[in-house]
Amino acid sequence: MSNGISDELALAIARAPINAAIAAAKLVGRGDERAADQAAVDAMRAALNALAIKGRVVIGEGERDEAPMLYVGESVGSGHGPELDIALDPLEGTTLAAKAKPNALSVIAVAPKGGLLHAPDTYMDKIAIGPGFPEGTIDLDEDAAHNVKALAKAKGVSASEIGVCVLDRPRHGAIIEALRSSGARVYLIGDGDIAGVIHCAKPETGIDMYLGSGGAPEGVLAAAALKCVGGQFQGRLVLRNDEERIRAQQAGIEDLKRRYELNDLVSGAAVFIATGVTSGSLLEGVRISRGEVQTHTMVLNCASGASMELKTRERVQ
Ligand code: VTB
Repeated sequence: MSNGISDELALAIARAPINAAIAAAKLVGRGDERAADQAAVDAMRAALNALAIKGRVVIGEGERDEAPMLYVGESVGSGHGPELDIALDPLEGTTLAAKAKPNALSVIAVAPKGGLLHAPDTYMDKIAIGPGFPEGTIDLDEDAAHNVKALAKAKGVSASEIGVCVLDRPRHGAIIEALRSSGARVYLIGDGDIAGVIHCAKPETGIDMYLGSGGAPEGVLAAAALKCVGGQFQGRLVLRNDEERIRAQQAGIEDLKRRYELNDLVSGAAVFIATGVTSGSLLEGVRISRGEVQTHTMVLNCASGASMELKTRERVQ
């Protein structure tokens, strides 16, 4: 198992985000973020517990005393089988789901024990690009214009042909302005920066780079996806006060200012799986009609190099 996870096991694990997506989909557009999230959590836990694995949640939802969330440290699976670390986000983009907006996903990353950074629930500054560029093309410590220029040069295009995805937040005002002044197109998203990062590996989206701060747990999940399909990712925790610094230390982080490279965030041969909840630029959403449910999932396996796409059709339970 130290060499990675088999494609067969990866496909079995896909049941977890698929079932979570179906559960959440029943609550799409109802304006109730918590209910959709809880439904996804419950379905994901039940599916994980049906697997022959010795799983441990290293990135999850909520704290132990906030049960019934899938908390960090929770054991999942039958308790027999490969020892796996699990990062999950049963409903990535609760607001997107509640408002029936695109790109709400159910997401999980799994690696042999020790293969995923235990990121605290804080923000992370992130920069990402897709595959095919020389190592070091981007640099988290350089400004936005420098990175656009460097990527344009590596891609052999002008800055005006570079698309950058940014979370639409007031805190990103200066970055957005700098990107536009550099000539780049800025793709603003309301939520969901795991999808934002994966866009960089999908040329058809027009997005070449992801920039800005979002959740640190989401950073590890996105890095797992990029590790499988190729691409570059750098991140640094944003710790705004003592409470957040303590949270990071409790997660086992020693160097609070460390710049993480992709392989620091995901050191193991990870599997990344995402199922669409609402339709978007990456995946089709769950469709429920006339007693039948259809789902769309991406399954990426770093160990085998497989990039699988799964479409399921089954009776609504
Ligand atoms: C981030 C981002 C997520 O929520 O955590 C964001 O990583 C929350 O950011 O993908 P704000 O606190 O600025 O609202 C998501 O967009 C969705 O969970």
